[in-house]
Amino acid sequence: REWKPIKKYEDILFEQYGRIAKITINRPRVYNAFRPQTNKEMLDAMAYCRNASDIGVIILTGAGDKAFCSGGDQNVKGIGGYIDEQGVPRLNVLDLHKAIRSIPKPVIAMVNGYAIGGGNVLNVVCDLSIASDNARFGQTGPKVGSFDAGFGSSYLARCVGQKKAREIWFLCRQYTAEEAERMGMINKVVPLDRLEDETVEWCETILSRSPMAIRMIKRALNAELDGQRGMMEFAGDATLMYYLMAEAQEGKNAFLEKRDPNFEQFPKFP
Ligand code: 2NE
Repeated sequence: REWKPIKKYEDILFEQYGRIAKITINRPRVYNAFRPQTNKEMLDAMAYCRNASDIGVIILTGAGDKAFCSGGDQNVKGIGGYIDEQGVPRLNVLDLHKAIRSIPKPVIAMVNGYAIGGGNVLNVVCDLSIASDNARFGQTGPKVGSFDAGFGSSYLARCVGQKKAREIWFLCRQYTAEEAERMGMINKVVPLDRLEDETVEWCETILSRSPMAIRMIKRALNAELDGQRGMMEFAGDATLMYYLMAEAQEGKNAFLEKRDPNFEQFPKFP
């Protein structure tokens, strides 16, 4: 399978195969821990994916066979956040969480090893997760001086239940891929040498489905947890669909033609 580079970055690889985009955190020396620059690049790649009409699904993964992502890079953790190249403390991985929730296309975590700390939060925030059998999952925040009280807690609890979410965060243990699958933290486990094939097969199945139906289902499943912001994104897509209707065109045309609109001509549904 030939992945074509889309754009060159420092910390990530960004490639495309057919209508699938792949974002790979490429910092294997630190088990694909992210620094502010890494998140900035992933956000840029996500913005590209959102606008690209030839991309329908996005894979998020890590380089090598040891780690998907080990969370925030502890080497650059300073006072107030992870220190960027200008010396500013940041927690911009939260912007990436929002981008993954908000992009109207499925994002699949292809978990090729450790998904620890903020790395597991990334796994959790993705729409679907497929893991290799060597993957290990867990939170470490209360052990290393951090926590994620956002999607890393609330959405994790929606996935695995309140008791299990509290166990994961309070004890900071590691879980095998089989355990993660059993508790609903991931969708499927496969041998490492099958990981990409399996993930691409899932992507291709999704790509054969109706993009608008997938988009609305993602929005609806998000809205349940995301409150007013989730409703706003769902409502935005309802408006998009309304704008596709002749009824909405009639309103605009009547305004431009300085006449009263004739909405009577359109069918009414029970
Ligand atoms: C991932 C894990 C369990 C792997 O353990 P092991 O024993 O297989 O490998 P090792 O030797 O610990 O790690 C390999 C190399 O990667 C570096 C290590 O320092 C080591 O480098 P050398 O000593 O060989 O030079 N490395 C691994 N994780 C790193 C990290 N996060 N930052 C910088 N370097 C890292 C084990 O390595 C582990 O437990 N890693 C730490 C996981 C962790 O605590 N992450 C931060 C959680 S907080 C967070 O991510 C966060 C949040 O909670 C909320 C918001 C935003 C972020």
